[in-house]
Parts: sequence; C-alpha cells; structure tokens
Amino acid sequence: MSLQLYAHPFSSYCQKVLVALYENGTPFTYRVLGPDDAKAGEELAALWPLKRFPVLVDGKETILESTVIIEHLSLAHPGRNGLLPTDAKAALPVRMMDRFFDNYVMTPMQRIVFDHIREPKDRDPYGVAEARAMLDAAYQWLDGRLASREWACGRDFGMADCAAAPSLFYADWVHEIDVAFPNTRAYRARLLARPSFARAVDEARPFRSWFPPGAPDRD
Ligand SMILES: N[C@@H](CCC(=O)N[C@@H](CS)C(=O)NCC(=O)O)C(=O)O
Repeated sequence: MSLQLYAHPFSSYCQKVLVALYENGTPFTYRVLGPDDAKAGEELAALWPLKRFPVLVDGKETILESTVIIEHLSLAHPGRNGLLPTDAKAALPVRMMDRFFDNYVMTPMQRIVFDHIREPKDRDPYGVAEARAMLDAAYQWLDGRLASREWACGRDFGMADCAAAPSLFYADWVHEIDVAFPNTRAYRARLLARPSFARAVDEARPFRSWFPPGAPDRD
C-alpha cells in the first residue's frame, strides 16, 4: 500500500516532511488538507483527534510527529539520502539539531505568527518579545556552529536540515536574521537553493496571502 501524507503545502512542519520525501523521490499520496477535500480532513480527525499535521499512514501504521515520520521513512523507505546515520551514536547530533530547530526556531516563530491571529485584546507582547529574544539567541548560536559546517551536522544534508529549512524560512519573515549572523543567513540561502526545499516553497506560493503577519515580497 502506498504512503499517504495528510498535510498542507504552507505548513512549516509539513514542509519538513516534504523535504525528506522529495530528497529521496519517495512516492506517496498527498492528502492535501483544506476546503477542497473535506474527506481528507475527516480522515485526519479520525486518525489523530488532536488534528495536528503532518500525519503519515503507512499500511496499517499511523505515524504522528514530523520528526518521527522522517525517522520512520529513513528506516522503512530508505532512499539515496539516509537522512540519519545508521550508527546510533552518530545519529545523536542529527537528533539534537532537529530538536534545536523545532524547539528554538520553529516554536518562537509560530508564537509570533499566532499572535497576529488573536484579537488585539488577547495579544501577548511579553510572549512575543520573549520569542524574538529566543530567535536572536538561536540565530547567534547557529552562526557559530555553521562557521565550520555546510549543513547542520556537517557535509551531509539530513533530518536536521529538513527541520531547519521551513523553520528558518518562516522565522526570517517574522524576525529577520541580523547581518551580524552571516553564516546563519548563508545557510538559509543554501536551504532555499536545495531542490527538495525549493520545490516545497514553490508548492506553497499560492498560499502566501494566508501568512498572518503578511508575507514579505522576497524568497
Ligand atoms: N510537533 C508537531 C507539530 C505539528 C503542528 O503544529 N502542525 C501545525 C501545522 S504547521 C498544525 O497542525 N496546525 C493546526 C492547528 O494548530 O490547528 C510535529 O512535529 O508534527
């Protein structure tokens, strides 16, 4: 049975998984969530009542969480890019950097984005200021790490880069990476030039008007 991915092209966590799939040309059925396919939304709610996406269905297995989906793909559907080293110890830095991008780039980025959806009376300026400070600290730490690395963990593009691509892409839209962090800025540009992520970005272009703070006229 083919893989089925419940996802939306404009969603950052879905792009993370799409990059992994596109890196390896892994065939899958794309169940695009949205008003054009109510059935896909109903199926998602039945599979995962928390209704967060992406969700991957592989035969009888339902796999939740973008990181676990990529780990599943690398074990069950390995392609030319393994995405994670097979050696357990060597895989740890990849998992560490995946957590870094989800927790300290994606999470504060989403906090800023979601603040824009709230009624003005419910906005949280303190939380947004905290998120901006977190992003600056993350950009700075990453800048040092990338001084000697092409990708998040060195020469091989892997799972951590799948997480980095959409998180830095959108984070830069809400809190631009300062010119004081040239390695982080150059890494984001390399990610955008990577064909797997360039494809995900192109597929999401029609939805840019949905971006709550307003998408900038670039990228
Ligand atoms: N930790 C989850 C996060 C998934 C997530 O937050 N997805 C967002 C889209 S980027 C979502 O489902 N949003 C729907 C909502 O908040 O109702 C993962 O890694 O897959």
